[in-house]
Amino acid sequence: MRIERVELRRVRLPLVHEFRTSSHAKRELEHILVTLTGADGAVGWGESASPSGPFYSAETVDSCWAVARSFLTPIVLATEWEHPAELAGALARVRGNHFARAGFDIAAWDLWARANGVPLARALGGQRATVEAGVSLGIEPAIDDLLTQVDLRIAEGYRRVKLKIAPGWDVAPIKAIREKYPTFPLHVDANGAYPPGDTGVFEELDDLGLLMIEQPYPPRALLAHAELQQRITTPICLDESIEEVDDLLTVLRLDAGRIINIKVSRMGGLTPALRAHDLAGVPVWCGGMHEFGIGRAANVALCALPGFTLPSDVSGSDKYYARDVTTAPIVSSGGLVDVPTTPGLGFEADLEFIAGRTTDLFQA
Ligand code: OSB
Ligand code: MG
Repeated sequence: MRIERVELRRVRLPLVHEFRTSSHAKRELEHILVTLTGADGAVGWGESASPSGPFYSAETVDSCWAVARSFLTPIVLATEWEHPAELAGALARVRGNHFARAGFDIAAWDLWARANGVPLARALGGQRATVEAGVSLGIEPAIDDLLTQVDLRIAEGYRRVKLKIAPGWDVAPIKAIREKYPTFPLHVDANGAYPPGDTGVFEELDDLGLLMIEQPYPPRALLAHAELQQRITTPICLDESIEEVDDLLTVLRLDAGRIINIKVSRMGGLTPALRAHDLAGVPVWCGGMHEFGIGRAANVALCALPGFTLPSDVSGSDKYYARDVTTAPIVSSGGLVDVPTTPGLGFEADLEFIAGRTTDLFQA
């Protein structure tokens, strides 16, 4: 297969509810939609879901845009491939820049699955018909606001609730939620906001029956995570620490984490996410980056793989967007999201809506 045409679109969508983490607050998101057109005119869609600023990883929308135009597009146009993993291998000549690469890799998988007439989940090797959905809740102005959000999402049927924590917003809000919901599956995510070696908060949280504690320390602090895991029984889950499949192997060898958050965006696409799933050997779940419908559909497809045994951050589009970029939104019902059975991503891009939300277009 050869790609004859690449299009990149910067697309903005407002969030229905402000999302705050330890490092930033967001009301609107801008992601890059990637389309790859084959010789027969068939089109595959992908999404680079980088945050705007370099606070989650080093990437930004601007860095993705620059790397996609100057380095990834020329590689895609020059590479002859039979399977998406071959294109991903060529793109991996670019170091890092995983969010940028993910947009191209997803588009290649969509195109390839459509060409073969199979749903993306089946193309990846997944068999599940539905996947369990969890939600991620940001830091709220007050504990009552957080309780309102938790009540709403549990009433909607979500199977697990993840709560963002940061210094000053940790033990008290989590205890309040735990008192109201003594057994509901809860976990916390610190996005690396605590200094390595700072164990006190996590020792207190260790008594609250959490499913896991996600990314307590900064990404490269693997030894600090390993030392913390020795002191607490709640499994540590690593997110930002695992950019490469090799990071996963290091984490497991060090016992720096016992659960893995696999993110298509963070790892550079479905190809590395699939390898991470195959190699993990510990419980995994699929994390999200507030993806629009294209990236969200890729996440749903990945979750159909057998190793995704924990509920994932694959909430319905409506949790984030009043209107999504696909003609039909992704829906969570009773905490389950259906895995599409039509070829490719299983969702169609809403071209007219996307055109109205596009702030920049690149074609090659
Ligand atoms: O750490 O999982 C994270 C969003 C932006 C940056 C980092 C994270 C998140 C989320 C969102 O938690 C989860 C989702 O997409 O539903
Ligand atoms: Mg996280």
